[in-house]
Amino acid sequence: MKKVVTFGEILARLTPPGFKKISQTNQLEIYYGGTETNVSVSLSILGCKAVHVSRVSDDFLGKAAICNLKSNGVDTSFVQKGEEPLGLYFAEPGAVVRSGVIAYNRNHSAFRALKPNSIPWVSILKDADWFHWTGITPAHSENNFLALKEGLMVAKEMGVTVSCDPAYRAGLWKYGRKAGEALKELVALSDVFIGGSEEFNELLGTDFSFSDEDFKDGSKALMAQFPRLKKVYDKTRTGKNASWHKIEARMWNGKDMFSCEPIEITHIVDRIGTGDAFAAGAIFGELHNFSEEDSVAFANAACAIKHTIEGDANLADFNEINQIAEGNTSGRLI
Ligand code: KDG
Repeated sequence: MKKVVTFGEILARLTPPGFKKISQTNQLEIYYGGTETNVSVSLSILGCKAVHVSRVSDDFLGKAAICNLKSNGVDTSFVQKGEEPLGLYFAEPGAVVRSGVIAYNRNHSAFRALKPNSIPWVSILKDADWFHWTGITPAHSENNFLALKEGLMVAKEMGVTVSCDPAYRAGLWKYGRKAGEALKELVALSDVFIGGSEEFNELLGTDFSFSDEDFKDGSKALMAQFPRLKKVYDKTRTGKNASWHKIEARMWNGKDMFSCEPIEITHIVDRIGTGDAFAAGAIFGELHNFSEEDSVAFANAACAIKHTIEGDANLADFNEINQIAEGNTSGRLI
């Protein structure tokens, strides 16, 4: 069983039922998310040993969040507890034309207060096959940036493969470090890049578009600047410049570009966490030595199926994803 370690905030999401606006309802449903948490849950359901490192409130909310992860098979032994509150967010999921509305309440969360030197990275990573991080974590606070960097340095010493989703969110970087500079330090410690033109542009100071040509040029420029990178996956075709109904992906392996047939979604239930579902699918493909074509198709199918599942994490198992991927893959994957 492959062991994957993730590090990031666990957030509780409060969301109205259906596609209601908060102003229309007196009911809120609770889901647990956070971008790296979602990757961890999905990989656990796919059959990996998923260890999520985080810090939650030492109260009934923190307990409920841990229970939720445990019920999905995630190892929470390295989730710390603190007196600060659990990070929350309110989301009104949008159907198609309306993308939805999100308000965060995480500025003073237990995760932001996590101290560097408080995580036993050596014991966590000693038998790990993979470490995944996203650009959300270093965006929160100097403490979170430093704690992540420590983990990446230990992963480097131990030869653990690292993937990154730089997930550039301009509005998050408020504590002083410049996003581009901070992300550069961390991407330099990574092997697989999961991101697209927005991330290329932030890291390289360029103006790449979503076209295939720009994806190839952007990937080449990234690999030239960050020689440790071996693969670049692009999930941004699910982003704002793409059709929300047509889920497409591509990957660059340093020589060639691989893409797959788009998957059409007729009814979108929840778009939150679709990128994380993609990342988990790509990591799973890489860990199980899928061919390039199969890995892109599997990640794309994982992303597509998440659009049909309520909540932040992709709860679909291997067979469900594979059934969708099959039309696009070379056959039996594992
Ligand atoms: O990718 C989905 C996540 O963004 C969501 O689960 C929580 O907004 C979130 C975050 O910043 O982690």
